[in-house]
Amino acid sequence: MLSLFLLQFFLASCFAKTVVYDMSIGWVNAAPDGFMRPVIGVNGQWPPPAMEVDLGDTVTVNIKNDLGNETTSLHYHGMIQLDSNAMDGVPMTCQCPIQPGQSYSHTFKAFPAGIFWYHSHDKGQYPDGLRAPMIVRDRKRDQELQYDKEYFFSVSDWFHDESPYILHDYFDGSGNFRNGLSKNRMPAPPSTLINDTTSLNFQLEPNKRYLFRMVSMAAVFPHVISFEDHDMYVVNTDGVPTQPTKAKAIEIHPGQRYEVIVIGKAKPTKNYALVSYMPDVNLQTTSVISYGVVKGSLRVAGHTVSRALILDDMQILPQDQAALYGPPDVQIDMPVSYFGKRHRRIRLGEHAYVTPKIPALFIALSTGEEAWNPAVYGTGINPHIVKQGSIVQIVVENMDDVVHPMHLHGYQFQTIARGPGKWNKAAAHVFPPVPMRRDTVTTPANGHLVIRFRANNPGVWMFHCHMEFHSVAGMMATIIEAPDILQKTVTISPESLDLCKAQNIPTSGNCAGLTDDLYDTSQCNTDFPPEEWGALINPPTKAAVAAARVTPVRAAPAPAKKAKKARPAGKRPAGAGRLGRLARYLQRD
Ligand SMILES: [Cu+2]
Repeated sequence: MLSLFLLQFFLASCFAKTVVYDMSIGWVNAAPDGFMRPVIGVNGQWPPPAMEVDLGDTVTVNIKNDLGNETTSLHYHGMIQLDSNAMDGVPMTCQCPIQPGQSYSHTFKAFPAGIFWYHSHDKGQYPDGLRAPMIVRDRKRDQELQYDKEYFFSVSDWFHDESPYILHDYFDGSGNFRNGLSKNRMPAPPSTLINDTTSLNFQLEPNKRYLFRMVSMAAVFPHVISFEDHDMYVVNTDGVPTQPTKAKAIEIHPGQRYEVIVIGKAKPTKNYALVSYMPDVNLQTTSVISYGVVKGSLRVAGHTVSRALILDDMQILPQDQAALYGPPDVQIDMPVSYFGKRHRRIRLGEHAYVTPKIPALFIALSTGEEAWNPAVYGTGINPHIVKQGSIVQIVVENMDDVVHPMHLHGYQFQTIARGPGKWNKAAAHVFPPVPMRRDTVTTPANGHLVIRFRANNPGVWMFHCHMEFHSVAGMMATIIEAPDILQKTVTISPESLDLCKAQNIPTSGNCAGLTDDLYDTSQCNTDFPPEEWGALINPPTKAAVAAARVTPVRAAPAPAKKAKKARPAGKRPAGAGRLGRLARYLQRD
């Protein structure tokens, strides 16, 4: 499997080009659902641009943080980052965060092919708009699929409050979210979007084949996707080519992607609906599938699907028919448990993930033989160390009524068991001989998930829930593959070291940045900040909060009309901005 993987990788590299994206990340105003709010855009625009590259291309992303008030970084969800772990873009895992005014670049090979997305991986930041689709085209696969035309779209939930304030409400505040919206103890989004707007029109022609690439960039809840009177044939899950699998409806969770073939009706009689429905909050977008048979208005009525019609992703088999990995060399048990104020913090296994004082990759690189001992990383990052070539089995047990989409960086894993209740470890299990494979999969409510992967990509990789507020809550773990190989092959660039030095973040040593006594972990981070403000650098002080309580500042009313207006980077908008949100937050008490 490893050799096949590498072969594909290098074959794909033969005719590759270099693609460069320059991205100034800054605040702009946008009203994708009619509500004007500050959002995080790129080069003065929102939504950020979709990346479109070919398999094997070298992609360079030059990032400049022009936010003024928040740190940032970008992660390329689903990119395997073979031999480029340091480019995975996770702050305090493989690099330091990018402070306002700082620049940093990522360079990596586009692999594998399919639809992906890039997004901030910095403390709950991407729901503020810093996320966009990424398409990696494999011309050979595209020919095999024999489609006539390609469309791609994203679905997302959408909030009217900025993430730092939602996070603060979620973990520390009264627990009453703006407009009283909450569901399953989560902040509930007031809107859902498709391609960052509220409806799309797709032109189809009879009998032609269409490839729809779809990605969920949601922060919290899944969407159910269905085409009225059209079947879908799934041909790719999270960058894994699959055997065509018929579906009436697909449930797509945050971080997941599907590519489906839809065939134009032979005798269309009307316009048809493409519905993206969020059951948890009963919101949907209704887009139009048009054959041009209806003149004038492109309106369609929505349609509904029963849950029974949703395809079980365990039924989708990989095209390469890769056999079950195994038996496992190591099993990592990750029971999910809640604790802390209003039980909002989440452990994934024994510990919850707490942002460390030093990026974990730097610990792995600088602690020699001791890098094999989880103790030097500290319990705060939930470290699990595996050998190269080993088969790793992760068992997630979730005795809670929330479905968690679990994402693993750096690998595509097999899902070998999923079901109600705890996993019976003692039982003799029969696993699927060819399991489904992807990079983001759901753990059922009150149920278990068992995944397996082959450790074939030395690096430091996150495994976490992709409900963004849950990852901030601590529902993350760190998989560290082969520190010995990393120490021989990885050199941290001067740019990366400079990023850290400018912030006085250590670049060697144990979890406290100590280089003499690696087992003195008394100064390592094991607890959450007293107040959660996400990526915001200077949160409102307690004094400011107290002063504002005495004299609440009323926010200017947000313009109702749909508009998009760029403004100078680094400055926050008046009214609908920081003070406005804070004022509204305080007025709720
Ligand atoms: Cu979760």
